[in-house]
Amino acid sequence: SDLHEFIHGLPKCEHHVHLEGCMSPELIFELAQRNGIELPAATNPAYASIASLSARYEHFTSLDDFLSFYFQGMAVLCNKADFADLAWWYFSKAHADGVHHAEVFFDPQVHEDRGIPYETIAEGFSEGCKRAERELGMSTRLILCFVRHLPVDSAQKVYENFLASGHFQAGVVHGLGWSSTEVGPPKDMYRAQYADAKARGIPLTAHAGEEGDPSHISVALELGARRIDHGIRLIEDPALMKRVAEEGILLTVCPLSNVRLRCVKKVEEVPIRRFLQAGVKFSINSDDPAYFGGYILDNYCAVQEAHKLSVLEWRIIAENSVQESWIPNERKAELL
Ligand code: ES4
Ligand code: ZN
Repeated sequence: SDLHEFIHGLPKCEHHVHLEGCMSPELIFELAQRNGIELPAATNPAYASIASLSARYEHFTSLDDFLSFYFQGMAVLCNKADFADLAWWYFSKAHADGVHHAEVFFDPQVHEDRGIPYETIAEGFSEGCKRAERELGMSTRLILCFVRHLPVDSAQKVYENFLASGHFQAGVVHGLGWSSTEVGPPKDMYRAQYADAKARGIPLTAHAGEEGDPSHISVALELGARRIDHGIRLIEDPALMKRVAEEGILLTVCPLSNVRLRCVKKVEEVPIRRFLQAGVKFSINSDDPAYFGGYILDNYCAVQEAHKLSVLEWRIIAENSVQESWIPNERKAELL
């Protein structure tokens, strides 16, 4: 329809995509071979072939079920060039979808756990970012994510490597987030790291209210997050929702992810209209596009199919995603 043309042409900003979530089954098999890494086909038959792995991605039962594949998939990344190529692949695809600015997550703890140095990871991904800025005219931001399924000590170690690298001052890494298993580990497990980062003026975000109840969102805000990744369960706490709207906190919503991980049955259940009505700012994002069946434009189109938004509503969404991007006003003016 005409509106799909219009949606394709909207200047998009992506705020919620994990670079490791851009590893397609094809790339996993290719890098496993190139880097001499054995995929666990003996214990998990899904790894028998590209086709069986792709088919398995259509039947995730929960966030943790997905995460086991996500962490296995990223274990084939070894060299700086692997990280740089993966980031470049994502930016090329996003650019084709009409993304002008992208803020992308990466999970150094998981790679460090298997012996890859922090510098290889961050500098490899950063190389991909710089290439997208040079060759595609995009603006990019790298956000380092702590992962909640590993001990807080390992996050502290990565945090110290990050501080020692000078990457924040150099603009290589722009902010911090947390992700992975939501329900189970202490809600405030990064209290110390977030307090320290906040004092240094490092922008903070956090995955919360995806599988977990709204108290995960309020704890994230208490610890200094100024953005919430997912946050769809915010609608269960009207008082908190009012506060999020008043404070202009952005939710980075990922509709196809929510369906694949069974947080909702269908995109119709993602509370897009409730957020619009309550004046809650949100952006629409792809999360782990290689695992969830679509990049950002697929997510925009799925929202349109399910919610039939007006041109005016789409303009509000696009404008909020520019305004709440972590970029200077001059760059916002270029994007609007
Ligand atoms: C994630 Cl969908 C999702 N939720 C939490 N953590 C994640 N890491 C990568 N994708
Ligand atoms: Zn995510």
